[in-house]
Amino acid sequence: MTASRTAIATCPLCEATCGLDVTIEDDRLVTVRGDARDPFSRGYVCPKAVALPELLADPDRVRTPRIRRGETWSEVSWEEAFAEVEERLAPILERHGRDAVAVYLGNPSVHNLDLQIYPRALLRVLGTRNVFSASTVDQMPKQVSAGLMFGTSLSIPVPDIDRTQHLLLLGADPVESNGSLMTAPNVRARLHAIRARGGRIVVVDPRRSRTAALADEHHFVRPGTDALLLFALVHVLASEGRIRLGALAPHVAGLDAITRLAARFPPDRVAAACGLSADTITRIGRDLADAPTAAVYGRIGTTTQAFGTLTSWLVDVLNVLTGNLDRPGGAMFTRAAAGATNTVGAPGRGKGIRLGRRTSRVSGRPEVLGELPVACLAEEIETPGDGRVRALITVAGNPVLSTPNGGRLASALAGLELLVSCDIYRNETTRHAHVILPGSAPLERAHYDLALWQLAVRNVANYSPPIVPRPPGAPADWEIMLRLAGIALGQGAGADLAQLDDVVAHGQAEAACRGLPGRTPDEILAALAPRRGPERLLDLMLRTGPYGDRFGEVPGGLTLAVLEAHPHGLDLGALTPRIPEVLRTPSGRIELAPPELVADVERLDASLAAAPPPFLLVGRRHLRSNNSWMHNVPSLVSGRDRCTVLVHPDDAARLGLTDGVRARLRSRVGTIEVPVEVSDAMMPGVVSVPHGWGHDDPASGLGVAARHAGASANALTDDAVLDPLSGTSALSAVPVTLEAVGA
Ligand SMILES: Nc1nc2c(c(=O)[nH]1)N[C@H]1C(S)=C(S)[C@@H](COP(=O)(O)OP(=O)(O)OC[C@H]3O[C@@H](n4cnc5c(=O)[nH]c(N)nc54)[C@H](O)[C@@H]3O)O[C@H]1N2
Ligand SMILES: Nc1nc2c(c(=O)[nH]1)N[C@H]1C(S)=C(S)[C@@H](COP(=O)(O)OP(=O)(O)OC[C@H]3O[C@@H](n4cnc5c(=O)[nH]c(N)nc54)[C@H](O)[C@@H]3O)O[C@H]1N2
Ligand code: SF4
Ligand SMILES: [Mo]
Repeated sequence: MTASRTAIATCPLCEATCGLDVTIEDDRLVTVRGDARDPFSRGYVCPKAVALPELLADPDRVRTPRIRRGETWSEVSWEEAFAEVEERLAPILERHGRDAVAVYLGNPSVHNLDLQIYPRALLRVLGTRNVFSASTVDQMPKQVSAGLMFGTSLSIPVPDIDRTQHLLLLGADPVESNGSLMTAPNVRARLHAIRARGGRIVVVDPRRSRTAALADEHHFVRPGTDALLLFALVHVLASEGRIRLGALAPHVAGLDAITRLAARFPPDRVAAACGLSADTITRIGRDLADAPTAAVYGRIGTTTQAFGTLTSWLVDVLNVLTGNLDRPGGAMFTRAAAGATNTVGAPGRGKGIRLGRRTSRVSGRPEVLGELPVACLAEEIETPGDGRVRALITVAGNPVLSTPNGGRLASALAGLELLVSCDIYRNETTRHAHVILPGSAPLERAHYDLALWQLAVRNVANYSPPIVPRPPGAPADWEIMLRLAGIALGQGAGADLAQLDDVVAHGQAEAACRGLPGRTPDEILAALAPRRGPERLLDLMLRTGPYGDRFGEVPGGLTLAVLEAHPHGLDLGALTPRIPEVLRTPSGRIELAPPELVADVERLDASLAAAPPPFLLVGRRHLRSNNSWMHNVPSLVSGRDRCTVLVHPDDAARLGLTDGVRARLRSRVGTIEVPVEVSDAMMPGVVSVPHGWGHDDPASGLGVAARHAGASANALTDDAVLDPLSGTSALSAVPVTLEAVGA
């Protein structure tokens, strides 16, 4: 007889955090629907969540640890796997020191409660400077600009999408991506609602995306020129007397400096470079200023470019100058229930962020928020000398397909003395591993979105326990991290995990006590018993957070037990103004003109003199794909080939390209061949290839993906081109040439 049950969970696949209503038979996930009672997502789900049963049942998924000797893989027990890691890692640490071991944290670690907390413990004991993550191929520029302007790296204003009357959106396609740095399930419906209430959506993108197609206006922009465009918009506001700080006025520093800088970028000076007329730029600026409420929002197209930090900064400068920062309908700060550094410490003032505390060994790139640019990883492995990276631990990441010049990185990985990969697939990266430690799969672990609910368009909190069991004997992800920490500490693979976990918890309790006068860590830990692992720490964060019970001080306040009693999640209300309390800058002000950013404006100005290359490459996303890793799920890759190059009809005609013909794209670093899709959705001179494809490595264990291999856009992206302030790769606006294969 089959035992059937239902459960409520949160989707861990993208940033929308949709509620799931699932059925399970004999511990097997069989169906996934939207949770109609989730107050945030209200029943919405996308095809990726519906495909979770297929993903969990995927015969290619790695469920037991693997060890590779030469080209031979064997399945081993967890004990053997950790023993292997110890045997190989300990001598490297001993002989070559801490920096010889690098760590790369990938995107799914952000959607994983264990991996939001415990890698920190591993990094602390490892003490390596060679920390890398997907952040430097993603949102790091926004974290830097937010940190400099508002004082913490996750104090990122989110568009108040449900109340705004005017949304100016650059370099984002939330209809496909479901939004990013803007946690908002069913963005599409929320966008339609803006128009339904008489509001306006303006999209700036070198491609007429699906988001652009539902907007009131779409403007092509030449990739990589958004900062020029945004400066020109500031110019319009300043020169036409349209700056309105409103209630922000007493809290703003640097207004003169920013208007002086903008004076250098009148619309007619930047128009040709941006590909918008000066009149259009002026009108966009006036419409923004005249709107009753407005929010400016920029995403991946604005961050993964050579001026990513300047662009991210200017987005919020415009929100401030139009008086829309921190007011309903504008761009607002979430007040997260747990984990937000802008809810701890003294309100209104802080230490701010520090950058460039050290530099990378080979090319001297500055550290940013505790990590180094991932574009430097290959050279750190390849280049002999003191501090050379000889071992790498990847955690839920596939940098071979996700980071620039992926081919070079693949060769570098092949030369490592040790690669340990915590991953659920043997793919283009983990095929180089000596040991694969298959962490939990989605829904096999407890879930709470520590990071993403700091960026939500409403204040929400939602906890779900594991829905399906892990394979027998498999440790949780947090236990895997502590095992590795134990090995790095020299305590070996058999270290006492409970004790290590107590050390972590004690440290957190100590920090929490700074905000709980008169309480001791031991007292706090006693109150958290018998919880352990991430649940203990989550409970601690919730209880000391802005809605928390403060261990009895606030009767009825939030605890993990309260969330457990509300499986569909808690809606803690619409966003409310937080200035000046949210600020953690040393001045206690919103810094409109941080010196680090001002200093980079010369480089932007100089870019106006550069001649544009023949073609610029940009990326795109598709609703049924998730970066590089859901391509082994048949229902998500069925249908038309999605790894194509989009080319404008005029460009196609000139080059003799027609639909379906294979084109060869060439950049400074590599060459790929993909089928052509002629499309007037492209700006002339710009071509688009999605990233995350290129599953043709015969040593990967991806049967389905190999039949839909495509080619990797990151074989073209250049590891030498970075936004200097954030160390983030310019994955957009990559100069390429294009020709028909056989031409
Ligand atoms: N050209 C170009 N490149 C890009 C981008 C772009 O727009 N254009 N986007 C960038 C962005 S925004 C990002 S975030 C990065 C992503 O970069 P990465 O994080 O390096 O890559 P992903 O494709 O997300 O790979 C996720 C990996 O985690 C594994 N995985 C999935 N779920 C789990 C899990 O539950 N547990 C464990 N242990 N492993 C799991 C998968 O098998 C896969 O190996 O790519 C970046 N690269
Ligand atoms: N279905 C699906 N959802 C996802 C993901 C996925 O892979 N698939 N990935 C998740 C991740 S990790 C992230 S970070 C988010 C990203 O979420 P989004 O930022 O919404 O990502 P994209 O859909 O790639 O949209 C980026 C847009 O920027 C445009 N663009 C490129 N270069 C420029 C430029 O220089 N200037 C301007 N103005 N526009 C430019 C592109 O044409 C594209 O339309 O999505 C998340 N959600
Ligand atoms: S939109 Fe994102 S969070 Fe929602 S169901 Fe789809 S993948 Fe999951
Ligand atoms: Mo991302």
